[in-house]
Amino acid sequence: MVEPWWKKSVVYQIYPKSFYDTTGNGVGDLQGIISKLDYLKELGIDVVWLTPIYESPQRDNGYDISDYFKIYQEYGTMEDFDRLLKEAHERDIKIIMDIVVNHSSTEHQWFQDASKSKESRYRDFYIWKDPKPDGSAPTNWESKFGGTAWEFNEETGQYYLHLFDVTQADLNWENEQLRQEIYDMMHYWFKKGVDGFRLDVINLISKVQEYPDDDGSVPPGDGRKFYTDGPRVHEFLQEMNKEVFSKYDPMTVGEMSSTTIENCIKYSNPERNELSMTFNFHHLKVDYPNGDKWTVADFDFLALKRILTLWQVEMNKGGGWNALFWCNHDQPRIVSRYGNDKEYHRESAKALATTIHMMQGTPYIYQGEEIGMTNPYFDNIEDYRDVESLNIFKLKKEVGMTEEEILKILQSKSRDNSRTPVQWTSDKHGGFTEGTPWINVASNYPDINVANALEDPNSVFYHYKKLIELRKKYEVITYGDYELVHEEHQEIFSYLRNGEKERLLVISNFYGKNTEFLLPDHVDVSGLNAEVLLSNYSETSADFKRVSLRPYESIVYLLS
Ligand code: TEU
Repeated sequence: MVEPWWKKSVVYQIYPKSFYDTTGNGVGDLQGIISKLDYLKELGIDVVWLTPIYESPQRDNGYDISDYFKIYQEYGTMEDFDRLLKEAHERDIKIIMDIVVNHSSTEHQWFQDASKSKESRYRDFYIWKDPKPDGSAPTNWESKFGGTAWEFNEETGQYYLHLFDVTQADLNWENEQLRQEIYDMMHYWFKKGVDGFRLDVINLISKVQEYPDDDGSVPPGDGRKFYTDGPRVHEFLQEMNKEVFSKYDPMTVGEMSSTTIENCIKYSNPERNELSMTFNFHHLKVDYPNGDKWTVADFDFLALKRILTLWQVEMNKGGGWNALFWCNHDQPRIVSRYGNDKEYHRESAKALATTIHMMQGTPYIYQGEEIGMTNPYFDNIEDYRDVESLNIFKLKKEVGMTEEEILKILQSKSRDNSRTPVQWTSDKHGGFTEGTPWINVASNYPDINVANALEDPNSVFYHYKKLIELRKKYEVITYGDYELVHEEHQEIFSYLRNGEKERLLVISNFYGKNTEFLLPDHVDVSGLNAEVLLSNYSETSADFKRVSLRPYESIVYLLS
């Protein structure tokens, strides 16, 4: 059987708004992406994932689409997009689009029509429910951005559902005509030549049709159990695959909010004809005490190792396929979160990269991660732009938190942490724009920027480049089994990748003090020699059975 092309691909995620501005309006644009394709080629990536570039009021930076067939005018024109696609393909770089079909913007013409009359032909494209007898919302479900998930529509006397912002109305996937409209739109983009999709919160599209209240018997009690991995979600994805994906050779990756391994195996096992692979977020919630994102807390290192290992082993066993990632536009910068963005910035950025890239799955690099960009540590609410963060700021103030307390939390957990402009040079605004950036640049741009990285053979950039080269060279990285070593070690994350001809031993010290790795006796390495394939320090010992590790030291040994 021919292996799908994306099993050996490395994906680079671009958040266009913050990537590179060529017009001076302070917002990144498609021309800016075109101008940086050679940089991406130098890095060695194979696919670019563009977060939404469609027409949108930008309430959620494009995840609120008002026209699926138009380019957001501040990003450029459809001609710009066609040129981007052509220029990328000429460099053997594929492009996947981010598609948001769990909800649309309330400025979409479907919603504009539907919200005016119950007789609208688009009424049933959305989820409308009568108020409870006392006039309150139909259920006690909560929005993921805080507050209720229902908004009352005066004109028609019903509430509509919005699992995210009030301007993001959930689409009704029970409606066959709506589903056909979505499939037709997907064909439109495939026929233009795109190579696949990242599907936004796609595991939320099927809701329990009774729309019951959540009695809180299953935490968190916010209603998510009635729409997460819902009753018809696999049926809808199999229909989507049959109607659309099966006509092309795409890469499709589903963002799965609060999902399970069992469902991700179903979503991504090729025998089920649903998706290519899935994003899950369990490894990015080990700094959420009791599941609460909005608390500043150290990450639970042992839980991190257990969760990543579980997903590696179970998805491999079940024939599923993981998207491997630390960062995206919703997550804080990993070097500030699980690493050290001060005295061991470079070492820890490289150790984190090695740890995730040597696993089984398709790796994703989020813009700026490849140069070790950090959280910006904004200390004024005026610096924040994200609708989720601004909602939380309001809600936490209402319950009596001080601004300083909330800002401390936002400095650690806000999605804006990853949305500051890419730092290209040490020029003003990091060389991102000649104008005023839509969001401030992190103050460390004079040191952490692409120009410096490209000039320094020991930079984080060249470490990522080497990781990508290793993936192309060694089959064991794509196909080898995964085995955790020293599950209970408090500082070291170490694992084996066992292939038919080669084995890898990956050892990373996740902390800023010296420690020692001892290969356990049960690991049979008789007759094997070790070669250091990659390290984040010079003079790394080849004696892989006993290794003294310096702060954040990370080593990949080839055992053969
Ligand atoms: O994210 C969905 C999602 O699960 C996260 O936004 C998470 O719920 C949020 O950060 C609360 O902790 C996708 C997109 O990646 C995100 O940018 C959009 O805001 C969201 O869907 C709605 O489209």
